Amino acid sequence: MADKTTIGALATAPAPAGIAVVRISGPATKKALRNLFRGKKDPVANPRLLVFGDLVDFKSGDIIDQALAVYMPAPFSYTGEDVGEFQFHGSPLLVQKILRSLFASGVLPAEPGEFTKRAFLNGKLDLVQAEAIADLINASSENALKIAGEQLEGRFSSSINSIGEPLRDTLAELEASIDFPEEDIDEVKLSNTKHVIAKTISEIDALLQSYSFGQVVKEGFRVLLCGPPNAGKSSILNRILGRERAIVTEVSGTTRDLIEESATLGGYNFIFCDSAGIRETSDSVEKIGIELALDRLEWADLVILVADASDEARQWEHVLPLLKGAAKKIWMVTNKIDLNPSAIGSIFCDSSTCQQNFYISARTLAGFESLTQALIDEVAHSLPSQSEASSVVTNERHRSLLSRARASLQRALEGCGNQPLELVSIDIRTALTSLEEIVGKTYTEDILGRIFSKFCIGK
Ligand SMILES: Nc1nc2c(ncn2[C@@H]2O[C@H](COP(=O)(O)OP(=O)(O)OP(=O)(O)O)[C@@H](O)[C@H]2O)c(=O)[nH]1
Ligand SMILES: [Mg+2]
Repeated sequence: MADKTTIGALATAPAPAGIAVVRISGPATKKALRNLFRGKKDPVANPRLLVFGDLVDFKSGDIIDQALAVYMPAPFSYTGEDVGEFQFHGSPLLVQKILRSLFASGVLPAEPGEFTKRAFLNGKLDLVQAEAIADLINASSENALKIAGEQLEGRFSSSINSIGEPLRDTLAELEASIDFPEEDIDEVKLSNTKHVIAKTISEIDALLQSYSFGQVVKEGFRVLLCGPPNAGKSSILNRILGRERAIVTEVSGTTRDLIEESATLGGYNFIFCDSAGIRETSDSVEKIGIELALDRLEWADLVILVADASDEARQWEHVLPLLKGAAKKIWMVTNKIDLNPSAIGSIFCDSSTCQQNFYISARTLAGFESLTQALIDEVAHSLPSQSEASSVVTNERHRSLLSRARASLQRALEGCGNQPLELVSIDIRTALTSLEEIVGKTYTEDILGRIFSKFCIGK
């Protein structure tokens, strides 16, 4: 599996910074270090020691910058190959010069994620761990960090591996009875097989169920602001974001499009979506906006129905029936209580439809704290505890392989006693292959290409 080529890339962000790091990996790393670096000590002769010196141009020998260099021989490196790194002043121009010099010396530019891909191919990490590295880098909340960290440590992989363990034993038993048909499989063995399959299915189901909060952790808890026109939906969005993202006017029907923005509250990721006010209208553009808003009901983890405390026509009452059934969870937020404080407690949505009622003013900010705190609590409670974090599915690839494994096992279960054992064992084997694909025990170039192309260059 070892790659004969030697690759190099900038490992830090391509912007002015205190330092920049260029990383090299492959069999010609030693040569590259000697070609480009002049220090009092030879980094190659002093593995894992940071050595001070000059980076020089491969062709002219001119000094480009002062630098620290380090050599990490195989197999004790990130990629499992010989790895070298230069740390130098983080100027994009210096980066260009050094990379040009490096590539002129015969090192090839690394593809996105190629260092991590090599680490995977050299058995330094499995596929789940490799994906966790990308998640760790892109994590935008404490919880996302925590789950990516657990996955990187290998706990998710061990849960996947241990789910497959009893199946492997069962498969061996089944195959033995296929090979020696005279030792007919007895009823006890068959019911044991069924038991193992059913248990595995329920374990897979538990993982699949974690995917929805896996998404919440990774992308954010989805909140849709909807309600009649002019209730203050856009004003609330702006207040939550702390900036004027959506246009606010006293004209009913101001917002036409969906306005989606991410925000972090209390360390949790949220995606807020403002939408067009819902009402009967002949305006064709507004109509489209209203359809978009209603289409979004299913998308949302929580729908906030915004009512106007000063609205004598009580327009929210016409919106509420549209939300019922389509929304997973509804909260009613009565806004503009500065205009009508007596709305508190008198305007409300009953608990069979809405989980909670809030009274706020987007003008004075009254009630905002308890609304944002409730949003934070809502996410905090929906998330798994520390001990469960190792078995949260956050990745769509993992989810689809798990459901494929589940489908094969379901077929195997239905086949037990009704189908030839050969067919049952094929289904079990297919399920095992799906599980193995998650951690990368079996993989194709195509799968690797898809996973690593999403990485940044230099990772
Ligand atoms: N007094 C008062 N006025 C508010 C409050 N919140 C919003 N408004 C005003 O109400 C009007 C409508 O606010 P928007 O935020 O545009 O309402 P919207 O629900 O997004 O309206 P559409 O986009 O038309 O559906 C604006 O003039 C706001 O300044 C509030 O809490 N108190
Ligand atoms: Mg609006």
